[in-house]
Amino acid sequence: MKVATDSLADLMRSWSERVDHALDRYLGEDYQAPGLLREAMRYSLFAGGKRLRPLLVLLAADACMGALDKAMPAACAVEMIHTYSLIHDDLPAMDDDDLRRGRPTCHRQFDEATAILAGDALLTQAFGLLATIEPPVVAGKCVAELAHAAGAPGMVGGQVDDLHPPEGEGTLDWLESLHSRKTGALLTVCLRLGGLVSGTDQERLDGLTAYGQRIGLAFQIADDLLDVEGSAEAVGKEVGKDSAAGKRTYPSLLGVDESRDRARVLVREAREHLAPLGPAGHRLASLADFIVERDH
Ligand code: GRG
Repeated sequence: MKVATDSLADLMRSWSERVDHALDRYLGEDYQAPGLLREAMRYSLFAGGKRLRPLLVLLAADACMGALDKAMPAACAVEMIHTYSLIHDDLPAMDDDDLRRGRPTCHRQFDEATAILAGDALLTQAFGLLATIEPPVVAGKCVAELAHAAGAPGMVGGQVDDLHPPEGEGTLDWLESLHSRKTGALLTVCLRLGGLVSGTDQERLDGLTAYGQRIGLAFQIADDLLDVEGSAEAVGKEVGKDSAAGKRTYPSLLGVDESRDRARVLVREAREHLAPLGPAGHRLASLADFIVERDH
């Protein structure tokens, strides 16, 4: 695939712009929706997210010698799912947050009903987009995989267990099972969708899956560490002594140093699982480092 530059950061910027254009087109004038609903969907979709999930789809497609354009519906679908999950997660019934990415949350900017419905419409449209993938047999596979990752077996189930922790809460196994579903399943399926739309083989698909599972957990550890560092900075306390909002986190369970070590091990393992992709996996290898080194 022809790319403007070899630097991952530049590539990510350029590909995120392509994702933005595609999202803009998919939710443009031709998309039939009441004005208020479209406005709320677009408000949250274009609020300055990192576009990590669509980039995973595109990078996986690239690593499997697939075409960027062919992967774009799947890339936009996962960002719609991610955005819906954040809108619903911010609602009073869940985290009750007023701000997201430094701006009022969707239900604060509009109202609660509109935010719920904007999330519903994004979730639904994501599957509508996947249905346009050719050939239909690949579309069907992508729909089934995304439903599994985003639904009760994955993200929604993880969110439920986070809100209502079952027996056994408080162990590392529990925490990793929770995050594998709540955030990891969506990150992993991004890589699988990129592979599937590119018609890749089982060995590469397995490698992408194992890579995704590990970067998913590493992403969560990085998120917990950013949280704990942010709150320590805010109140001038020692890092690792407390967990954000009283929730179980890696630093609260393992301490800061061991959490960092765990993230490093996961990134090393993730990179090893890229072996079936050969040199074509080099950008995904760099992305694994970016995920734990990011500052937001
Ligand atoms: C409501 C069904 C439902 C699920 C919510 C994803 C999720 C489940 C909740 C989000 C809670 C949270 C902050 C989890 C930590 C990891 C995470 C998903 C962070 C946000 O993802 P980024 O950093 O966000 O990719 P941006 O803003 O860059 O898009």
